[in-house]
Amino acid sequence: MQDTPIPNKLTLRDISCRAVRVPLVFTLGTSAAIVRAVPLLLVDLSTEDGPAGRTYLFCYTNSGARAIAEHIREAADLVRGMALSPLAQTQFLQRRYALLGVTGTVRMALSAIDMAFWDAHARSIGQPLAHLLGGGARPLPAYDSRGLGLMAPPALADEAEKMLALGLKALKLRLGYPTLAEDLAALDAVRNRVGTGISIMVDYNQALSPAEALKRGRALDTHDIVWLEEPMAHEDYRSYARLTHALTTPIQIGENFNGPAGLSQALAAGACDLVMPDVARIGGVTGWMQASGIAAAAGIEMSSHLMPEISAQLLCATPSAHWLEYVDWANAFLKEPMRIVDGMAILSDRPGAGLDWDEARLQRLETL
Ligand code: SMN
Ligand code: MG
Repeated sequence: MQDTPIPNKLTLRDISCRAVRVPLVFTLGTSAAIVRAVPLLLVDLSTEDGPAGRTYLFCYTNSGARAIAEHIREAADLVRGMALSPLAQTQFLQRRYALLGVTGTVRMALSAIDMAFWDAHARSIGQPLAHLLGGGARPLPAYDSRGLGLMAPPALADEAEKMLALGLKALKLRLGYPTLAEDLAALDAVRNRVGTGISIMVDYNQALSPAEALKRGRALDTHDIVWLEEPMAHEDYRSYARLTHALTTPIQIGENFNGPAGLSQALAAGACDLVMPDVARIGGVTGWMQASGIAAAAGIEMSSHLMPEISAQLLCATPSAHWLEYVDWANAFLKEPMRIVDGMAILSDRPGAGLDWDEARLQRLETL
């Protein structure tokens, strides 16, 4: 067998960004915002000496997509022509943006460059990203996060039943209604329709005060839920530590961790039982791999947040991998959408993260 040389450096030539709005199949009413269409930023990176790299990001708002694209363009100018490893490139850019602050949209921009650069590296050796990171591809347990936003109990039950047609065996329900009674009615409606064979996660999107979180958390403790996600303001680790101690239901946080240090601080504070970093806020592939080492060393199970295609590659290289959060948002423009088979998510076995654009379908989407 001929050895494939593994380049540990590539030279960045250019990065281009396109923002599109993808309408959702199921409207997602969270306690913070109602999401009917999602702004996604597609990132194409070219290298002088290797293949192109691609990724996409969920940008939350239109202004988020524009700001991230602007940061990416500027950062690309700073590393153009340099032969760098993904780690060296990420460290260089983090240092250059230290004064503005590597948080929010800046963090997401640098994460996107890191993700696209790792994708180019994996493509350059003709291997899926999971393999390059030391993992083996395997079907992943995934939960369906496409719907179950805030709405009346009968509509929730109907939507849950529709979602089951995809075949996943777990669903995430958004809570944070004005009263505990309404939260319980929503949960009961879904549970009664899907039965006990389906796992249910619940997500408050930071809706509750510490006192209210304790009250509602105690009520939910007698229900069979996989985790209680972000009940309070995401950075209030002291209150999270108290809640984690008081409840038996596992507390899940992480989509707002800023870099591996965010995860490390949460674990040091005893703020949660489970973590679910967002690849775009944890620092791309580089930040994810560092965070996964910290979580594994602490014996904490780690799930993903949105962007399931690249997250699946990362979970395969995560020692304490738990659940993949599945949404179908990128199916609107991917050549090969992620497949769900027998209740499990199947990751791409193409080189890189498996993200290639279907240009014809992309053209039909609203641009930003
Ligand atoms: C979420 C965040 C942002 C948009 C939609 C849904 C949610 C999740 O917190 O965990 O999926
Ligand atoms: Mg969440």
